[in-house]
Amino acid sequence: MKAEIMSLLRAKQGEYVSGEEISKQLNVSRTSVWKYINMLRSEGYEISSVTNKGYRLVSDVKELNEVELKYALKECSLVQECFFFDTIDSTNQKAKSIGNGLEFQQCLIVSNEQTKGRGRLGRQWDSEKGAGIWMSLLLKPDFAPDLASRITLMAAAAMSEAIEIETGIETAIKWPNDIVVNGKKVCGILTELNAELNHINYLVLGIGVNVNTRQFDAEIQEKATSLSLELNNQWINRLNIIKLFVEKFEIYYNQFVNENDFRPVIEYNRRKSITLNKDVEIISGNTRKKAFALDIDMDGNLIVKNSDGSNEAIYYGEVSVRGINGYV
Ligand code: BT5
Repeated sequence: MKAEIMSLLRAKQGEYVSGEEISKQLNVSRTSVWKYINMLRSEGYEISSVTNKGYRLVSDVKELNEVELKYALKECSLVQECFFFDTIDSTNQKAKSIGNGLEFQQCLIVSNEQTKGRGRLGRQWDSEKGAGIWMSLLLKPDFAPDLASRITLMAAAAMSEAIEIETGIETAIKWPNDIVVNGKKVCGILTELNAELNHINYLVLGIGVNVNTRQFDAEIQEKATSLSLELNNQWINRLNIIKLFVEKFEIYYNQFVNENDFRPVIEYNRRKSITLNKDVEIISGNTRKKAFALDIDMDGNLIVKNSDGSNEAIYYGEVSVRGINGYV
């Protein structure tokens, strides 16, 4: 309701809109309108009220909060609902609990902070309050489960583009799930699946981006960076990046689902890849082997040349791929 009230106030561009008009248009009582207006004020919007005239938006908030998120994505058909939390254990966890319900809509879950953010294979993901984008997209894709890893590559391309448009920073993609700036990780992606043999019940696409982080924990400071750190501590708007990401992702998703066209995603990943044409180490469970990264094939697999000269397709989810001399 707050988002709808903001839409009405914004549409008036600084003019008054009466309480009665708001209550009629949104089908709520005038007392409720007054309550919602007060909630919006407590979130930082300056809204003046004058008897007999109504309410007027004096100054706007453009940073990430529930109202802004809903407003920014109101035209998006992929995301039918948005949830915003100030703190949560993990947005992926929340998405899964929604997906486990009987009926659910495709939705985006964003939190200002995660207390138990997770990476792949149960690793920890540091998610400091207010410093990053910690979000999960809950999807019901109508394709076979073995194609699910493509979502990770779509997300990497869409987020890389979103970051570049918003900040001008040049990004690279470390196959399959990291976005890297100047050799350090700025974004990680965790795709999780709940499926039968040939049917996806739901898919959770989790994305973490270090946006305004100033300092990292000692264990990761050598290999992690934030967009702000890369721009001399300039403050960066998280909401704009989320909006750009969703727009780009939706295009890639629809191209694939409706036209079976995955080529644009692969081409983008190839162009931005920091993995290709490098000696890499492939880590699978306790085994490690050295290989040379040749290509990303049309299914999104990494094609490597093994030391015995044979070529092999590495499928997402089986392995970690590291540069021989460190993280990239
Ligand atoms: C990933 O795993 O990169 C996937 C991260 C996904 C996080 C998002 S946030 C929203 C959603 N909800 C969740 O609970 N998760 C998703 P992986 O490739 O396994 O990398 C994890 C490793 O990255 C850790 O072991 C650390 O070494 C490092 N790391 C942890 N936090 C980091 C951070 N904030 N920035 C850069 N590196 C980090």
